[in-house]
Amino acid sequence: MKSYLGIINRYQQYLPVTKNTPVITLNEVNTPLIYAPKLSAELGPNFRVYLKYEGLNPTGSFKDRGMTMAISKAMEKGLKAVICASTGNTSASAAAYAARAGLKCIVVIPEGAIALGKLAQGLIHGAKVIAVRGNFDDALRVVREISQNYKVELVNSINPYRIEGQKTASFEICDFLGLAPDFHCLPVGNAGNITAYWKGYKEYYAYKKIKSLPRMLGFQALGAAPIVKGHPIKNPRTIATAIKIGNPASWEKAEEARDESKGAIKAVSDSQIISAYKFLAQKEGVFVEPASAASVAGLFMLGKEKFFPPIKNKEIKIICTLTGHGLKDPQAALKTIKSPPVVKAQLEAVVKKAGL
Ligand code: AN7
Repeated sequence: MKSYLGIINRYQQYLPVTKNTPVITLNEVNTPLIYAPKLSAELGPNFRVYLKYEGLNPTGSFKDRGMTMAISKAMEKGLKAVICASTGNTSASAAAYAARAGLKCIVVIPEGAIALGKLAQGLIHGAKVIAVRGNFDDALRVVREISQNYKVELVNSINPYRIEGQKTASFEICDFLGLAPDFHCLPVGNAGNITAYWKGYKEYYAYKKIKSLPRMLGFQALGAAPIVKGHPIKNPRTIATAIKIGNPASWEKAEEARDESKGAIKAVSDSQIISAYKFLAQKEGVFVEPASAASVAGLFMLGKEKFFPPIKNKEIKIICTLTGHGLKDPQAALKTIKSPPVVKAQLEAVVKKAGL
């Protein structure tokens, strides 16, 4: 059997790497595209929805796709340190890949605003984690300044190699389906991922690997929806901490993806996010973090709004990217669901509570 060695190895011909690029990999990605029967049924008989479950990456989020590229290129340049601001997943990924490469990693996070699992990851991988009194946008401003003044590589998605790595998600989807989907839903935070997916689809189209392009549907949290509102949000708020971002770095690129693909970027409320979060866990058996559920919350919303035109005898193929694993943020799950009851260690007591 040919072994799977990560995306740089698999998609080398589409990536800016050479024989001299030292490939730093954790055999990331090749994540499953899971058919979602219940979700499809909710939308209607000719819908076929697939979940691109990016939580099944080495560090539990889609960030590993971009990080294998960004860290490999930092090594190629001979740099010794990397830095990022993060709502949690970028820092977890940067810390892991930097550890593997033997690079110093500095992570700047908004104080008290990142999920427990992500904080633990950054720390255990040995990154220098520094919390700032401010939000993600403040943290990003600081690391940008530092990277301009010190010999340290910025590995946020402003780094073009991050986008290059992340575009491979589109390749995987098209390779799996044998064609391009009709619509692609994903959460939007700093807007790197929607930029990357659109770039990937366009490149596969140019290489004649697919005959059509999907319409891109991005979803921001209502309290952190600068692109939807048309202006930066000073104090973004949402339960989906991963996308609590008020001034996305790839704002214009996200608008380009929306406009070129004839798609949309819309906002979903925290309660819509939580209800999609529970639906995925309880009806599809897929546990994601709240931000990831924004893609499905948005799909439900558009379904109800009759956004999708009914096309006779044609299956409408929709992808929802589920960006991060549910275990990243166990506190969000516990806040959503009642704690378990405690009874006597006795058959009758347990049977009664279990409702058997
Ligand atoms: C689970 O880790 O910005 O629109 O610093 O962790 O490409 O930013 C995370 C973003 C969606 C949004 N879902 O993606 C960070 C960070 C999850 C995320 C997004 C993030 P972008």
